[in-house]
Order: sequence, then C-alpha cells, then structure tokens
Amino acid sequence: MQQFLQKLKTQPVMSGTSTGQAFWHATAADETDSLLDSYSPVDGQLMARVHPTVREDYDKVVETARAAFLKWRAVPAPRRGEIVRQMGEQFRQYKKELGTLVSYEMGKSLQEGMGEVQEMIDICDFAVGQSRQLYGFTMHSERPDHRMYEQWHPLGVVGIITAFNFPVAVWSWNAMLAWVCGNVCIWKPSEKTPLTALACQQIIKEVLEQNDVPEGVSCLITGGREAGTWLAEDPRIALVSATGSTRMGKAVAQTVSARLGRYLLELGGNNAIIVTPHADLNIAVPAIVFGAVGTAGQRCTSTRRLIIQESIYEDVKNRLVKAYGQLRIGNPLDEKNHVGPLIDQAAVAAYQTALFHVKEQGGRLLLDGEVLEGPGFESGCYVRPAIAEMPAQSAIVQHETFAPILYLLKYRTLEEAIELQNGVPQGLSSAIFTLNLREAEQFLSTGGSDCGIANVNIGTSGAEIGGAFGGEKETGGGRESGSDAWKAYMRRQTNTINYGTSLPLAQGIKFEL
Ligand code: UN1
Repeated sequence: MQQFLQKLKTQPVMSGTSTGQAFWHATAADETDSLLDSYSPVDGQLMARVHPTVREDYDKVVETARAAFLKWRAVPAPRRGEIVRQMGEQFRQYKKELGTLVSYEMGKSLQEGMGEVQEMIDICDFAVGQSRQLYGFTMHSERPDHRMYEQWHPLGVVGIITAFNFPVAVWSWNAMLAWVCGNVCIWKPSEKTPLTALACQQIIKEVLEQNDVPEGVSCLITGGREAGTWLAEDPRIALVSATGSTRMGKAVAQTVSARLGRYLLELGGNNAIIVTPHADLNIAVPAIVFGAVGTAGQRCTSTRRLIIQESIYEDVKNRLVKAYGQLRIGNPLDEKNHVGPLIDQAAVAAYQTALFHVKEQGGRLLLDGEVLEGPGFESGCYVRPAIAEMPAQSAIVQHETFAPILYLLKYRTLEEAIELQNGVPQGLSSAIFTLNLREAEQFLSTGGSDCGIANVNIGTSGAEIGGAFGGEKETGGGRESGSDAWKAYMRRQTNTINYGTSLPLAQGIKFEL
C-alpha cells in the first residue's frame, strides 16, 4: 500500500498546503487532536491523518475558486473537454493504484474498486463529447426579422459533497461535467475516505499544471458535516451537489433553498427486484445476489427488497440460500472474496440494530447475520449477509440500512407487486425479472415503477454512466452523469435578436409614440 501511495504521490499524513493547480487547503495546525483519522475497514490500520479545513481556509479556497472561474469560463468548452480527456488518460494509467486504494480505504472488493475507477474514465470520455454538444434550441420568432435562441452558460462555483461508498466516481460524475460546462469545483469528500480524494487531486494535478489551468478550478476541502454546511449556506456556491443520506440531503436542500441557490441531490434508495413466474432464474439469482451483497450492501442502488410471486417463492428462496452459501467474505483486496467489510463500527451497529428489528417486527431470518471474528476479521467490520422473510408492512423494510440484508416479500398479482415496490419513501432504482412482454411493459408504464431507474432482467445496481442517474421522492430528484444531466451545471439564457428596422412588440401590442 505504501508503494501505491508513493506512486500516487499521496502522503499518509497531510498538512495544510496547496498542491499546485489542484488546490486544497487544510489547517496547518500543530494540535493533532482535531485530525480526521482514516482507518481502513479491511484491517483496521490507520491509513491517514488529515487536517480538516478551518473556516478561514475555506474562505480562501472559495475566493481562489471564484478567481479561477473568471479565467476558466473564458476557455472554449472543447478545450476544457480536451483537459478532461487528459484526466481520463491519467485515470487509465492509475486505475490499478487508485482502484486498490478505493478498495483498501472503503472496503469494497478490488473488482468493484477498479470498476469505480472505470466509471471515472467513462465519465471523462462522456464529458469530452459533451464539451462539443452544449446545445441550446433555436426558435422561430413570432415577429418579423427577429431571431430567437437559447444558450447555456456556466453557473460558477459548484460544491460537491460525496459519500464514502463511491468515494471517487460520484465526484467525477459531477466534476467532469461541471468543468466542461465551464464551472470550477470545490469537493468535500466523506470524512471516512479522505485519502482517495487526495489521491484524485494528485492524479489530475499534472494535467492541470501542464495545461496552465488556473489554481482553484479543482479544489478540495476536508472535514465533516460542518464543512458541508459552509457550502450549503454560502451564496458564493452556485450549485451544491450532494450525495448521501436523506437526512443530510434534507438539511442541504433547506439551507440552499433559503438562499434560493441550486442543489442537486442523490440520496437514499430502498431498491426492490420483482421476480415473476416468467423470470429466467438463471440470470435473476446472480443479479439479486450481486445487488444485495455487492459493496457489502452499501450502494445507494443495493437491492434491499425482493418481491417474489407466490408460485415460485419457495424455489427462489432455496436458490438464494444456496447461492449465499457460496459467498466468500474476507479481505476485499483478495480477488477470491465476494464480500468485504462494512465501512466502520457504526455501520456494523446499524446492521445489528436492523437485524434486531427484523425479529422484533415478526420477520424470520433464513440466513442469520453475524459479525465475523477471528483471523482476517480483526477490524470488526466484516458481517455475514442476511436474508429475512418479512411481513409486507414492517417498518424496517421501509428503512434503508447500509448493510447486506435482503428482505423477501411475497405477492400474488403484478399490481400488488408494483404497489409494494413503490410503497417506500425512497425512489432510486428498481427491477423486474420476467420474459413476459406484458409484465415488463406494465412495470415500465406510467402506473409502474415510480423510481428514477427501472430495469428489466438486470439488477438494481451497476448503472452505466451514459444514463441519467438519480431518483424520486426521498432520493431527492436530482440526475447526475449521463443523458442531459449536464444542464444542471449551467444556466439557460433565452436570446431574442431584432435585425429589422422597426420595433414590433410581441403579442401584437401597439405602443406608438
Ligand atoms: C451510489 O451508490 O451512490 O449504479 C452510486 C451503481 C453505480 C453507482 C452507485 N454505478 O450501482
């Protein structure tokens, strides 16, 4: 790991500095008691001690970013795209190192760590193309010798608050698009994964320097909730894009709304898969297992609920129990293992509390969860994935627990299944497994899934970057990454131009002097 850190030019102990054009500011305080300690959930080792940004330094960061915006917005968008293309090349070069660091700091499997870096590379490629496609409509004016069109301008400083579970990819979805659109970014990563964020800044630093990008285009602040609040309250931050819990998102939305700022939220999910009697169980079962235990159940898109038609219920249940029996839990850097640790002890406690509620609320555990102990599990963060049969209306099923717990629910008609699927406060991802066209189309119709993502014969997690990513209800309504998500990072301006010799007014109004 030291070797990787060295290659990433990232020091495990960070003090206040500015790393060339990739600007980050932390306190150069002597006291070490306020340091953010990043412990690896893999083996419990202290990976880094990072100085949290203090308010005074935050203000310097924002001012540096604002000054950089004035220069960056004048750079032609395709040229900005070219710089993002070079960043993509850097991420290709460092895929193994960064993927390994993600796996070690966050605990997801090495495969998924590498997959996360691949998402970064993909969004860089996407953003390069987007840099030449910031299209506005043209309209035909109702007045003679007039022309109408709309154009898109950058917003200014974009604040990006990210969660521990995708410590690098979600930043890149936001930053790459925000940059090609002409914005500058201030990133506040999760206090649980500061080292991967610092590594990203190091990786892109060379590109920023070589292209004479002004300091402040890519900024990083470190800290906990307080630093997020600074961004939310600050009228100098044009857009706050926040990924995390619904509780955090509501606080950000309220604070940003109070100043009529813009926000983009990607919050909790409580994603379900419906399995109908027409499902191909050979593809459904692995999709369910990956959805439920991938990233140890800590994706926003993780599968938490399985809604199974009663005639195949026993069959699906037995296949799942068998498949779970083959899962290997352990060090995520060992590619033989499927499931790594939860992020920290607090996550383990939340997992245990949820299992307690399962029993208390009349659920039946088909596979008991447990916290694993012994050699290899010293960090205390490894848990066994659990499956519970639940009464449909149980309160715990309405709740998103970031852990590998899968709730099984039974249905009779597809209408009933869709109602169950929609009957939670969250609305991120959903899926149906069926080879029946009518069932699939009913699930996708207006009266079908109410989620931002609705898949057929694909699990709830693992979305490609090309689609708009996000969801409804308590998921927050925002859309990030592909499709036309770029519009969230720009302001629209409608322009009407009169090239004639008279001044006709719209709506036929006469005003003669
Ligand atoms: C998240 O969990 O916040 O669709 C993002 C997926 C990944 C992204 C998840 N591409 O599972």
